[in-house]
Order: sequence, then structure tokens, then C-alpha cells
Amino acid sequence: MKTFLPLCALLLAFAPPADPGRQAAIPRIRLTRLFPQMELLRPVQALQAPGDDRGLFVLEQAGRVLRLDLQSPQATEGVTWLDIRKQVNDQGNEEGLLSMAFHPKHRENGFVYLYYTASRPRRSELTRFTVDKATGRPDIASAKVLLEVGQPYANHNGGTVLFGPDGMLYLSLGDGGAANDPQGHGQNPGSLLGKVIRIDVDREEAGKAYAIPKDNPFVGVQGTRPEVWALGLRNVWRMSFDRGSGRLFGGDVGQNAWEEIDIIERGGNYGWNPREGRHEFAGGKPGAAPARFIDPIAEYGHSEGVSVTGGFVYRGERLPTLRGVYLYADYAFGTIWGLRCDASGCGDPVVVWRRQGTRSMWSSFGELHDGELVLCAFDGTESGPGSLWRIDATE
Ligand SMILES: [Ca+2]
Repeated sequence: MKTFLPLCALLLAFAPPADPGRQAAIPRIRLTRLFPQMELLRPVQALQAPGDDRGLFVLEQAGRVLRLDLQSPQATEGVTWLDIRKQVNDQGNEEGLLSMAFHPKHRENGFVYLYYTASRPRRSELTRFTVDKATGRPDIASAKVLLEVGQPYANHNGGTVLFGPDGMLYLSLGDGGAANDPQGHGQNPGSLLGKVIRIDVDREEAGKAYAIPKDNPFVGVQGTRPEVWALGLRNVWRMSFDRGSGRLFGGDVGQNAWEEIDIIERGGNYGWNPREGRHEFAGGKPGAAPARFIDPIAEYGHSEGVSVTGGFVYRGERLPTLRGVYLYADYAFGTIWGLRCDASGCGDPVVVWRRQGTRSMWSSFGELHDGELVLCAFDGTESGPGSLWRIDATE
């Protein structure tokens, strides 16, 4: 006992502060332009590379990746780090270069994974590029396609690619497009469409450029794809792992009436298309297989927005009252909400920012190494310029 108590005190002193609980207050936020002199075209993601605290990598939907120097905030342009505009098909509003993820051991192996749409035939590709040590940039000739998924229509291509705390690669794929999920992908575990998938890119198995993790939920189940991690998702455009709880938060874009936020779990079925949000979906397939659907942790109707952009749980140091709040936005209306979850559930979402005097359409959130959050915007028109913002203060 004599040695136990001081040890306890020591452990408590070093434990991270616990989340204050789902009912704790959520502050309003203030946003400030990042790189105000810079004009970007359809920025869809902003992220940092392991070991590079100074660089901010920004994806332009047409197929360019720029590296911006955070120590040169008045710069007028970024350095083109990778240009795959020739490989990318960005004809449709939801087509193009959609997401990128650095391998957790990127500093050693130089691997970076890009998710984009391509044409002839219309498809989504997940491709690995390797950074050339001499130039510090990915070599186009190093491209290795890991996965190709046929896309029946131009819309609903997902998609976020990212690594989980387990070292596995996760990718969200939309239901294939059109409306009402006409081919029934959402509920079909034999298709990769309408899913979040999980693969092991550090190993390969016969016939694949990756391996199937043994604990994926459909391993060994006939008529299914073993890559599937979660199903019943219409079009998860943005998802992120909370570095505090390890949970995967996704924003699933709705069709007629409801936008939703989900905590995406192993084997979870999120209801599309028998359900949209927490509601029965009138256009759903009759006779859809009975299943236990997981309800969203938050939803909003189409009077408040029409296309959800999933964000991040704030885990930065600079804004203590925002710690533990999951932030997400509506792309078209520009509203930003905050939401707190704890072990027993989630509280009600609170509007933390409303568009006034700007035309920002939020395409994406990004999390910096220090936990601070940035946002990518299209500035009022879908073809026009875009901008970067950071969450600067709370009120
Ligand atoms: Ca759902």
C-alpha cells in the first residue's frame, strides 16, 4: 500500500485531461483566413506529412497537390508537389482527386496514397506513390494501383482515405451514384460501393496488392467482400479518427431530407437505403434484408443544410473550451456545428458558426500535428476560387 498510493498519484498527474462529458458547454468559434494572398482552385483536403511540421499539403480537385509553407503565411502560391491531372477525371462535380493519406512510416518508406476518379472505364482508384528521395516529391512512375472500383455513375464517389490508429488503411466509397441507390449497393456486402473498407497495405496476398486484415467482419462469409468494414452508407465524403478516443467519425451525405453523422464501427450497418438518417426512406428497396441499423449520433434536415462535411474532434491545446468537441459543417449552407460525445452517448449539436459576409462552402476540415483545425472552402461558386481557414478563437 505504501508504494501503491504514490504510484497512483504519479499516474494521475500524467494522465491526459478527461473529456468533460457530452453535456458540457460548447463555445462558438472564430475563423481566420490562412494564406490570404493565395488563390486555390477547389481545395478538397489539407493535411500534414509525418515529420514535417512546417508543410501544409493541399489537394486541388483537378489533381494537383500543393505544399504550402506555414512559416510563409503571405505566400501567393504553393509549390506543386504532385500533379496527376492527366490521370484524374474531374468532369463531374463529385469527381476528381478526392483524398490523400501519408503512410504512418512515410519518413522511412516515402509512401503516399491517393484516391481519385479516372475514366475509360469510369472508376475510382486507390494508388500508392513513392517519394523520390532526391527530389522530395512523389515520382509519377512509382504509381502502383492498389484498388480499382467501377463507378456506374458520376456522383457519390466518397471518399476519404486515411490510416487508423491500428495502422490499417480505411477508405469510404459512395453507393455508386444516381439517386435512390438503384443497384442496391448500400446493403450488399458483396460490393465495395456504399461502404467503408479496411485493408492492410503492409502485406500482400495472392491476387491483391494488399492483404485482408484477419479481424475484418466479413472474412470467410460467402458472397461478401472481405475488405468491407461497415455498410449501409450513402456517400461518406469526409471521415476522421478522433485521436483521443480512437473512434471513427463520418459525415454521410443524405439524399432527400436528412444529413447525418455516424460513429463508424466494425461491421456496423448505417441503414442506407432503407433508412436516411434516423428515418425510413421512401425510395428504399422493398424487401431489403432485415438488419439492425445503427442510428446516426446527429442529423439535420434540409431546411438547415443539404450536404454534410464531416470534420474532426478538436484535440488541440490552444482552445481549451473546445477540447473534445466534434466539429462538422454543411458544405452548401456554410453552417458549422459542434457536438460532444462521451462513453455513454452524444449530446445535442450546437451551431458554433454561421456564414455572414463570406461565401464559404466548406469542402473539408484538416487536422494539424498540434491538433489545431483548418478548413478548405470553395468561395461561393463551384468552379471558382477557394480558400483556407483556421479555427482561431472561441467566444
Ligand atoms: Ca444512415
